[in-house]
Amino acid sequence: MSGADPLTVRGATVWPGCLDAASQAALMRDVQAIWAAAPPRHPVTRWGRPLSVGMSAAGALGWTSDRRGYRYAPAQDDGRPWPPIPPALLALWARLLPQARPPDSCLVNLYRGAARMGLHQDRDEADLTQPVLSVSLGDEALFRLGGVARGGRTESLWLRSGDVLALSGDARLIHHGIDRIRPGSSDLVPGGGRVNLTLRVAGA
Ligand code: MD3
Ligand code: FE
Repeated sequence: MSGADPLTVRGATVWPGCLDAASQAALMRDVQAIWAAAPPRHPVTRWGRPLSVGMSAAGALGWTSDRRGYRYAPAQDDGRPWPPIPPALLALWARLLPQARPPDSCLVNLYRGAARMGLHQDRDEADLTQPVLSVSLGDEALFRLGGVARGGRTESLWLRSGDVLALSGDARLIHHGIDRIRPGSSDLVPGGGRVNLTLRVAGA
């Protein structure tokens, strides 16, 4: 591990360059093992529209969406369990968030080309007092943060490969999204793009 001191944006804590190049490469191999067991797919929304982000998951619960809505599921669509959360990610969570319960869910998001994620809140988890930890790998992404209430001013920052972000306390319910990535800004992800790993305590 390496990197600069953490900075705070709208209550979110960002550790720029938290993971060095070797740790990023090792995590990327962990992601490929997750994809081998749970290939990325583009879940559809309630309205039947596929998300532009490719999604997979690890852990006891994986976030998913279909015409019934959003939820955490204990298995993939084909019934297979989600693969385990990589030990390096569990260790990172324990180091940065020692007070929190261990995570039971790791969402693996893949952004390629024009993939984006609109402003939203994360509130499908059972215990919203538990923090969320996000690790960025690969291409740079323009991340937007708003407030807890809908509407109002937002602030943007570029997230780069190896950056780590924690959302705790009041910041846990802020609106956030990814406006766009900078394709080709990194060659870490085979085939190109950006991977975001989001660790959460999803279950009760
Ligand atoms: C701020 N993912 O999967 S991670 C998501 O880069 C999601 O894939 C984005 O938002 C991504 O739900 C952003 C950073 C993040 C994660 C959870 C948050 C920011 C957050 C929860 C509350 C506030
Ligand atoms: Fe989110």
